[in-house]
Amino acid sequence: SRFSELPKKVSDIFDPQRWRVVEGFDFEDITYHRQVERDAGGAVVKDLGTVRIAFDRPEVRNAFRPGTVDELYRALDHARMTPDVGCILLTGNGPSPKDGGHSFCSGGDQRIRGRDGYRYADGETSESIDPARAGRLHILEVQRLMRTTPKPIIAVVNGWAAGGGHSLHVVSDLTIASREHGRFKQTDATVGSFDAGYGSALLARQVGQKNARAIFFLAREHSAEDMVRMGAVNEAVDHERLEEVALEYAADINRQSPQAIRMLKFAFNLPDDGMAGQQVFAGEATRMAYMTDEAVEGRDAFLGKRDPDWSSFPYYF
Ligand code: S0N
Repeated sequence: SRFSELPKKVSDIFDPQRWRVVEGFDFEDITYHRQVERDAGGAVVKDLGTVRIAFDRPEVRNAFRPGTVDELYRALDHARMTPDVGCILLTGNGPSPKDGGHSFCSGGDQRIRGRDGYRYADGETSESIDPARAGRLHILEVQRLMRTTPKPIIAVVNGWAAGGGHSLHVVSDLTIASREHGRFKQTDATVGSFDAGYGSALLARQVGQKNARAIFFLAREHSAEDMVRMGAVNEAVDHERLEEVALEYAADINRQSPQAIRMLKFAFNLPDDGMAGQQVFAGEATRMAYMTDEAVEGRDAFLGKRDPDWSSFPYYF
């Protein structure tokens, strides 16, 4: 098949046998792969239900610039819209060719941070930049997409999760982390930035108010095991087994009813997401109601220019 060529090995724990590149994109700052099954000759036999989206700037600890965030949004949205994908892994490639450092993501690229937001690309100035794109803190758009995507997202923390990268793990549905290299540090306040939305409020839900305040106010380093104890990480895993374990998690998720998983994700979000969370949950409920004979009767009565007949639909079960 056209997917039989093995993809490039993008990280120390990436097994090219398990993946193919998702076609149709020309990403510079991220990689996007789909899990596959191959036969003994290496030919792809079938696509499996998990994708892997990874930051690919290991030389800067996988910091994101606006272009990275745009790419991340596009890959996530594609995964959201792909009907036979049930689970998304978010991780970082590496280690760094410069010094061997491992990273999940170190947040916004500080080298291109201007007074009015992040510059779109290296070398741009406030005169040359497209004003419509200049001042956007659009990682928050990615956070909202992660939250409303009707599929679990697993943060696979292979190294540093710092600043805005820390927040991305917080927003993910599950987190598993490398025991050896997974390191967590909320550096927002150190660089004069603050995720006053999900990155802090949702973290407090996960680890409690005192722990969340300490994580932000003290900006200390925490191990994967510290984070498991605090409740922000599901499991600390031997580094070389990290992606394998992530795929085991994903396979378990993909064995469940897609509708049930969707409703559960939105139900877990609802209390923290207020009316926006209610809207997402209610949208799914409405979609399901459209499948009932009762809703079909309402539609048919309207189209037939007659009064609806609700007599076969009880008020109470
Ligand atoms: C991750 C840290 C702790 C790793 O330390 P370590 O292992 O000692 O490595 P370093 O030598 O420090 O780093 C290696 C090379 O990588 C560069 N680098 C690392 N992180 C960044 C970065 N974020 N931006 C640019 N470069 C980075 C280093 O400079 C070094 O380069 P060389 O080899 O050339 O010297 C440590 O690196 C660290 O603390 N990094 C900074 C973490 C940080 O403060 N990030 C920004 C925090 N703020 C945000 O992310 C805000 C963004 C955001 O999510 C947000 C949220 C809400 C509202 C708005 C926004 C928004 O978009 O702004």
